[in-house]
Amino acid sequence: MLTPTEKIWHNGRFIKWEDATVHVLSHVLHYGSSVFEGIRCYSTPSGPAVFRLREHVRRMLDSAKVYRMEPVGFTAAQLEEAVLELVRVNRMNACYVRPIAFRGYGEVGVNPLNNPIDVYIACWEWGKYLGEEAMAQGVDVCVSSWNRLAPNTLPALAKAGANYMNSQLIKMEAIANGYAEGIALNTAGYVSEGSGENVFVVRDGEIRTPPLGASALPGITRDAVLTLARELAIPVTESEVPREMLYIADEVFLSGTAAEITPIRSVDRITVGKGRRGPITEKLQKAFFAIIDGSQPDKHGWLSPVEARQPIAAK
Ligand code: PPE
Repeated sequence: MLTPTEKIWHNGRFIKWEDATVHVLSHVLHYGSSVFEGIRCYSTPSGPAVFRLREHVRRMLDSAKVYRMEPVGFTAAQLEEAVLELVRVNRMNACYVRPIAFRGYGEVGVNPLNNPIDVYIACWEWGKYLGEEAMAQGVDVCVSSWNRLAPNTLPALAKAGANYMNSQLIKMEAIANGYAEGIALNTAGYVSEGSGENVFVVRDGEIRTPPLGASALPGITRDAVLTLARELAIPVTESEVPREMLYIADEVFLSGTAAEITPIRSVDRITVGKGRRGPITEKLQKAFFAIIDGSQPDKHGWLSPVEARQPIAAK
């Protein structure tokens, strides 16, 4: 269950958690008209820091643009500052941050253009997405009977609320059949992504992940994994992943803000590799966790410190 924090940011000011409610006739409730983000703030030795804030805010504004939600009313710089301020006012250490922009209360009817755009940012504590044990042991997943969004139906590069009806079908089917997660194919039949994560396969020391044209979200963790892999001199390609490559891979893993880097130990009850976290997955996890826990220098500038920088005292 969600543990409330004190404040939620709404259109430029902080309101109480319990006051962050919407009218039942808000456009978003009926037609799924929202774009949102999921961001993690990590606890580091120098204080809490938000992971890849700039990239998340940029993706949210990109999503808004696709859905003609411009202007959302706030600049990227304002939204970035709002996220940091929110974590600060709630005195959070490690937390998950959820900015959302949606078509609010005004008119009912498919045409969204006459409804105001509301922007909220909330944060709360969120542990490991697929379970604490999953990070070391790996999870059991299935290939979903549901396809991911067709490219000319719902645009996959936008992180829109409506996309998650498809994600829910994938997730519920997986759970109903005893799996932790479902991986969906795109409408061309190639691997796309999980209900809330990107997918990677490793074979003979090479990493492969579906390209963005495979109806997958341009994951920010995906990008971090690609960057870290290149630094570790592990060959990576973004290219089509046929379903059966999941079965014969040496390693398969998921990436996402919530899931971080989660190994997969079986797909459709077929054991992947040795049936536990593989060495390349572990290497990438280590490199990733070393950055977010602050034990390695943040050389990519991925962490935004939450604490207001102390002004340098005049002598
Ligand atoms: N694909 C989908 C469909 C997706 O929802 C996510 C994030 C990703 C890939 C990975 O993207 P990124 O977080 O930028 O690396 N899913 C978010 C929502 C999870 C939820 O249950 O809500 C997340 O991980 O925050």
